[in-house]
Amino acid sequence: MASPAYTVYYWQIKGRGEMIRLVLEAAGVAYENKYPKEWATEKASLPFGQLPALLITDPKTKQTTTLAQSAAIVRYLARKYNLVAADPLDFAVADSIFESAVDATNAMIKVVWGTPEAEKPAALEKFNTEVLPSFIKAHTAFLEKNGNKGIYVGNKLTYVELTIFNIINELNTLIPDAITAKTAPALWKVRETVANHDKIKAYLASPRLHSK
Ligand SMILES: N[C@@H](CCC(=O)N[C@@H](CS)C(=O)NCC(=O)O)C(=O)O
Repeated sequence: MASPAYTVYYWQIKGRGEMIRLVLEAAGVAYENKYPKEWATEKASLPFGQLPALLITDPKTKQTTTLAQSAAIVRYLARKYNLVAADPLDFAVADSIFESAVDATNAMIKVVWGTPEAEKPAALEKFNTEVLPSFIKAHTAFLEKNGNKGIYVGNKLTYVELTIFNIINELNTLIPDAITAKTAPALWKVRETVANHDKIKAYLASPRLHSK
């Protein structure tokens, strides 16, 4: 059966679109990118007036479904392309870890995009001393419990590690050396595991990767 045609609809940045691209890349599934041109008009056409969205075109009927909400998109693709744990409880535990990464992403976005310039240093300091340490502590506990192998649950790389890879990169952009082999070795191992995945390695070296 032919695969649907996928279009990742988001701005020309990594942002919330990147975890979707990473899942598609790890699955070895082709996709295109679409960037908004006239946002006010395009916003009105989206299910929740926001991006990212995944446009899924059925190869037979040519009908396109617009799927919104980045976490729902990631879970849909991960389930479809077997980048999830097989056992339902393993899936749920891994998904709780994923949701904590979504929380940290939202906190980061709030600091960068949702804070007046004058208040940014204080917001960043709060993120650095409160959100970041508790993120590292919780994630390290899960990783150590699983034998510190760069994988959260069992032995299989899933959408969770792909998402964490992305958030580590974003955290390090926001706060230099937030997560390194020294400051958070268990998390760093996740980053290394994903960076060494054959398909992700190829993606990172490809022109498909967005520069920021
Ligand atoms: N919960 C949504 C949040 C989406 C969201 O906040 N999108 C922002 C960009 S990252 C957006 O579309 N902003 C433009 C707007 O709201 O007009 C998701 O995870 O997809």
